[in-house]
Amino acid sequence: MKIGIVCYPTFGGSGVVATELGKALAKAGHKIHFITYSQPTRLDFFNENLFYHEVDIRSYPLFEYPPYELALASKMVDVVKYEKLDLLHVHYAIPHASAAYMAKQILKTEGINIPIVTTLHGTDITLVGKDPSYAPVVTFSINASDGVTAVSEDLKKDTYLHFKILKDIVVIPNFIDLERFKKQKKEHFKRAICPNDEKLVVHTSNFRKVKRVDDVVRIFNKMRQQIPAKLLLVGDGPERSNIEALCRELGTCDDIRFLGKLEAVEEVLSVADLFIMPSEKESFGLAALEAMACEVPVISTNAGGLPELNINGKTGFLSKVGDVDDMTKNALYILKDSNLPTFKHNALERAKEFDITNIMPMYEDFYRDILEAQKEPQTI
Ligand code: GMT
Repeated sequence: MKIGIVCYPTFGGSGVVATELGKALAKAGHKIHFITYSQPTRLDFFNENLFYHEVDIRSYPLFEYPPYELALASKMVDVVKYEKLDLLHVHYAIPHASAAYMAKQILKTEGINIPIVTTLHGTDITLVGKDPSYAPVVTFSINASDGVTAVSEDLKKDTYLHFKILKDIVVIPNFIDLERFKKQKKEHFKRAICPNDEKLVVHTSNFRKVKRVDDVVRIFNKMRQQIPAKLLLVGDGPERSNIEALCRELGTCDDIRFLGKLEAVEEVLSVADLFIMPSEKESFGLAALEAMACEVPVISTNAGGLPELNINGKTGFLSKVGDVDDMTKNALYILKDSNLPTFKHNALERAKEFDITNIMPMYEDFYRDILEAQKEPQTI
């Protein structure tokens, strides 16, 4: 198949999922055309089946806000037409699904039918999408898509709850490349960070409010009053300076390191003992899956789709949002020498269920179903 993939090219989960899916589809022999405003972060290798088309966003003094959606729709029209794509797969509803709708209508006037698949990732529904300033367009463009997928049952439920959706939403969970995300031998790194054999706790996120990184610091602060531990914070974002201030206030700075937007996060995860994800909302929790694939148990909230990934008492624990005491208690339980190996083993076993080699064919089947449904009904 010739598939166009539209996504955010940044470190965010939706961009990572879209890029990894495209890479896997290309390896399986499909021709994959990425259409984004800059090279996706994880599009970092050569494959004869991978193509990249940059969206040109021309500004003009009149535009206070450059019309990205129009530039994107125009680029989609161009790529579909000249590369003869079979299907467009857009990740994240805003504004990709509505730009795809516009491209579809333009192409229709030229006699070209391009089916649109929209994958909902979470914040496009639960945070931004349901805001009245976007909701009508999000509703319309989901309903106008030829196929819609969501990354968890919880997100599917939320989408039906917040919007008037007339379409079937198919759940295709996020996935992991176990070739890349696996425990690597990085003992020298562990010794450098934890010279006295401290337990190593890791959190990765985009440091937005919804991630509650302050809870990570509070949990860690309580933990280190009981056991020697170090915390690595991977990522960056709007809350970073508030978190630094909190570390200073709690006097934990010596035991916490901010690593910034690290690309090789699997190297850090390879030496971690525990991953903390105290998010207010999380449609899936890809960062937790990455940790689990590297044999790291997870302390998380029970928000959104997290219970579909993190199995309470097995791969980690689930707590109510903001229940720092419960998360601390659970963290200390997991980190006991008698418990840690079992949790690590279970985390990896669970991650294997989300192996990309199991999930990618679900998308292939879905594309085929959509293409099949486009064909004119047979007349007898
Ligand atoms: O979590 C974010 O703020 C980024 C966001 C995105 O769209 O890039 O992540 C969402 O999509 C990920 C990939 O499907 C999911 O793993 C995350 O759980 C989801 N984030 C939220 O629902 C808050």
